[in-house]
Amino acid sequence: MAEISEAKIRKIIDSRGNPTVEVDIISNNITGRAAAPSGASKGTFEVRDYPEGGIAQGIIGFARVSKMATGMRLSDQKGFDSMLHEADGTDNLSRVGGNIAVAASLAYAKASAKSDNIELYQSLSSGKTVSLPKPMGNIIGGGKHAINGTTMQEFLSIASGKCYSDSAFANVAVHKKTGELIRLKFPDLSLGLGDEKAWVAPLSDMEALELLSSAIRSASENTGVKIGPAIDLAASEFCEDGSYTYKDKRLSKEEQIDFMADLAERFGVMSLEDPLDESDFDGFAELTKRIGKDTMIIGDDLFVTNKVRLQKGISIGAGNAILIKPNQIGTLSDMIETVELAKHNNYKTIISHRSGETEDATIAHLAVGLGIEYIKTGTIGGERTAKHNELIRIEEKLNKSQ
Ligand code: 2PG
Ligand code: MG
Repeated sequence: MAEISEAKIRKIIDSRGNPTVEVDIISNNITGRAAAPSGASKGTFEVRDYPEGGIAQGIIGFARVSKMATGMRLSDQKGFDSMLHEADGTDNLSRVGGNIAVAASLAYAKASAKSDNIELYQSLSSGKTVSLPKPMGNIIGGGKHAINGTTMQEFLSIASGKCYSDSAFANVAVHKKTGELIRLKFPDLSLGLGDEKAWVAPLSDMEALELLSSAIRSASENTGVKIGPAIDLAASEFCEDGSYTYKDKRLSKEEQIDFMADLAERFGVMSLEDPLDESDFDGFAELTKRIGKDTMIIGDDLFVTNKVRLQKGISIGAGNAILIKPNQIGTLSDMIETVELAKHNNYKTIISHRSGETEDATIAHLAVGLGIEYIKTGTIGGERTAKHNELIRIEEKLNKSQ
């Protein structure tokens, strides 16, 4: 069995131009490499990304992890992830840093797969039949991801094509059509893209949803692919003292729930992510009871990929779907436990990028290997297409082996 000869960390640049970390797990001539993404609309209950002193301190502190990792055998993910927790010694990874832990944990998984001469998705699926997720593409954005965009953070399209490639290109068609419609609406304005390469324009949330719906209709007709709208509100970002502040109105919790139910029905919204505050389990339960039969109610900041918070949600019927972000919880093993708990309780699973990303495409493999139903990873932009293009390659490989 191969052993780790070295664990290295380096500072690299992310898609926002901020520093992030990349870890190499080396075993003789094999290197597993993974980088950490970073969020802008982070959930309060996520593990802490870096220790006190920030990324620089985290990189210095990595020496301890590296020492403990050296000599460990590959292909024992649980053992490696336990070592990370042991090296940290806190319950929110605040000494090692969740972003450093996740890069190390995923780099280890990749090194293990490489040493077994298989792809990461194969090593995670352990021989089970695998399938490709459906892509959720970000089309119009605002919130913390843009300057003067919509109040709601993301207006997305979910394409259900015959294959992954068709779906990914159908979302691209929605993105392109949306750009055309925005240009027509604002012929004299300079327009641009936000952190996740979604369009940013001076639109109200309703205008954005209407525009998205027209773009979806047109793209669906042109591509022949079934496409539907979705929203990530990231509502904690505009919820204060229990009320929700939009550009043109302020809603109480009950009014917010009515508003969500109305949008879902009128526009056939396929999923609503974080429609309520990150601590409002009861509100999530109420909304799920009302529209959960037809609409995915996704907990992102609500669950933060944490199995204890997910279990709490399951016990009262809060949400019916969970966003999975490896760096919210810090290790692959912890993330897998949450995915399994979700699946066991019929919660839909959606793996997700962060708004700050790198070219790292590991989440594409996690989606396929763990049977995750959806992937939210933008529509265009190199750090986003890195994941789509990896899924297109995996799809090709799977087709060949059939
Ligand atoms: C979200 C994510 C990704 P961030 O809220 O779902 O789209 O945003 O990475 O900024 O938390
Ligand atoms: Mg979200």
